[in-house]
Amino acid sequence: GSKRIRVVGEAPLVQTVGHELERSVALYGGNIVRQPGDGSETGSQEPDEVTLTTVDGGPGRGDAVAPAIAEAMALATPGDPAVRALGAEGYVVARRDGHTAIVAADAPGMLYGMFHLLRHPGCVSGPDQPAQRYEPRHALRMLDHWDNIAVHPVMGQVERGYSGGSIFYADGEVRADLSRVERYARLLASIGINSVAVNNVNVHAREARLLSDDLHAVVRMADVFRAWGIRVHLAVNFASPIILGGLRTSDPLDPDVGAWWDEATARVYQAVPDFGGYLVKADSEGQPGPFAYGRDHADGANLLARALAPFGGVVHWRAFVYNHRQDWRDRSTDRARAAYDHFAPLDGRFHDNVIVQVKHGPMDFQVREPVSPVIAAMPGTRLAVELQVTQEYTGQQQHVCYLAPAWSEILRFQPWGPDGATVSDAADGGLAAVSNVGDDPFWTGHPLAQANLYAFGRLAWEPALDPVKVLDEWIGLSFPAADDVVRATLHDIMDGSWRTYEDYTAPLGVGFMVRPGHHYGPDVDGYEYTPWGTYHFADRDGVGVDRTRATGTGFTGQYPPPWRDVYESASDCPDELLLFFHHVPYDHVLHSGPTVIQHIYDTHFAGAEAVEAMTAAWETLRGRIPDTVFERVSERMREQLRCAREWRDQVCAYFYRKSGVPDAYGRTIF
Ligand code: GCW
Repeated sequence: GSKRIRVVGEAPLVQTVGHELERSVALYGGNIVRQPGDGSETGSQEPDEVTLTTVDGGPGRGDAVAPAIAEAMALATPGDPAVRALGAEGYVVARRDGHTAIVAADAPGMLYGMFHLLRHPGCVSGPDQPAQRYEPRHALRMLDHWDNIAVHPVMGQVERGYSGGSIFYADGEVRADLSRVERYARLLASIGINSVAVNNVNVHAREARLLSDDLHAVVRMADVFRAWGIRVHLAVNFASPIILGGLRTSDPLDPDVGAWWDEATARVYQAVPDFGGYLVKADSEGQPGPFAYGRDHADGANLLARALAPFGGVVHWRAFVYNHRQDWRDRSTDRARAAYDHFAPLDGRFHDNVIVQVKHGPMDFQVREPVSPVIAAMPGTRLAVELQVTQEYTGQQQHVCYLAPAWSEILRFQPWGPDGATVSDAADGGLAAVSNVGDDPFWTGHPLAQANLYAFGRLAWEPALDPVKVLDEWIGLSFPAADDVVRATLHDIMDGSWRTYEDYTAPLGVGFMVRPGHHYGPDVDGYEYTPWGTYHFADRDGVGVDRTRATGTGFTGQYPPPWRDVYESASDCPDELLLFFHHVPYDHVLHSGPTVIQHIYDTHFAGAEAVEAMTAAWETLRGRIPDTVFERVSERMREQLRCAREWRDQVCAYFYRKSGVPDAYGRTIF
């Protein structure tokens, strides 16, 4: 409804809040009063219905303070020293006598408070609400773009990007027109993202130059993001001193190398004073790193940390380091072990402004993996957990796969057992995720993949949120005209889509049965004999990877109790991870009842059927949601259905042939 809204303050982010509210008012009616710090104001003298202010900005009106404001102020500035003060991004919402107050500790909190209003219109029109504090659970909520400036001959412009080209770069340069980036920044701010890395972690020669002669481009991107409370970070090449500086080495202990990074970093901060920091993939999949000089990853990370420290910047140093030249016959090497083996011994050696960024699982963003043991192994190090919003291994934005239920499981997982902290607690360096956005008109290729981006932001802010409720929020915001039927149908299609995807693809945690290279579609043995360390070891007797201490790679020993013992035992191991930890015969009986081979048949038939049902459900929405969205989703669902059947047939046929065990229900196996 139309409201009279008072915005108090004049910081740049408060200007953003004012403009944003003016935009909503233009659409929905209402009236904005802007009140700068000098007490002057514009607009009429009618009573306000909503006030947005900061603790320092005060109530905003000279006369009597509305009770809602007084209540919110009191909660925002607890007199009791035992109560933690509200952080700069936090805000308090209170509603009393038809007046809503949002009081933030500082301007960023006012920005997030404003988006809270837009997300929950009820708090400006509903019943009174006692004052409540809202604060992000993670201080760093980051999206990593795997965007290249130059179009890569194999990967295209965005590595593992399924939404067209980059929103940042075109024709070998940063785009002249950044208006889409501006809209992206607004979108990210609305879900609480406050950091963005604007280039791929595989830093090729062209992109390395963002740090040197292309700094002016970083300045332009940072200007756009700053208006929305977002800091820009750069992925840098560890060999930059050689590539850009003409030095003969990038040895982290060489004084000239240190001096080079100091100077390069000082230049960055001169141009972008609020620059976030560096993101580094080193000694991984061909990227240069400290190993070339006999140094370790603490030496490498600390080199950059020293250069950034005077300016308050951080290094995100990725733990995704493994030998990608393996031999499947060598059963002593295990890619799952690699991150822990490299990083756990370095705990305590990283500088304070280093954040070791750990992929959520020990392998590589498969549809099902255990939580990475690194997360429990480095209590003396700031850790960020990395998720993948781009659907590299989960249907590449051709398939509906709402990932928030998976992330929620990961973030709530308790690596030290039921009385211990969660993964989210252990991630004291925040959460990072690989973005799924490109220059596609729907931003994410598949319109329903936008829900993943939305959910990542919301869970990074509050990991305890229920992913189904988060989806419900997204539905309401994305389809404002949705009635109960549309809402229920979207839930039917999306709520369980991650498990459906798991059902028709690689079973029981085994992973990687995808086509090599692009990773789309089934190929059970596609990676079986390659050097990448991604094996399932299926033979005529059984399938799965023996990662036990007793007879396998010993990976289970990287977990603290109780998980080291739960995973070690084939009878205690949760079904969904059985083949990740154990090589078992096809007639091994699962907790859920069937044998492994029968489970493979059952889930693959059920998964493909679920996609048939999903497609039919979508069809009932024709005419109920915008045509362009409807058509794009329909087209992708046809492909999902084709692909799910292909997965079902390839996986069932493969295991039928290997095992010789027929399907108990006699279904046709192609
Ligand atoms: O999942 C793999 C991808 C690579 C990616 C790598 C990484 C950016 O297949 O494309 O490289 O992970 O996370 O570094």
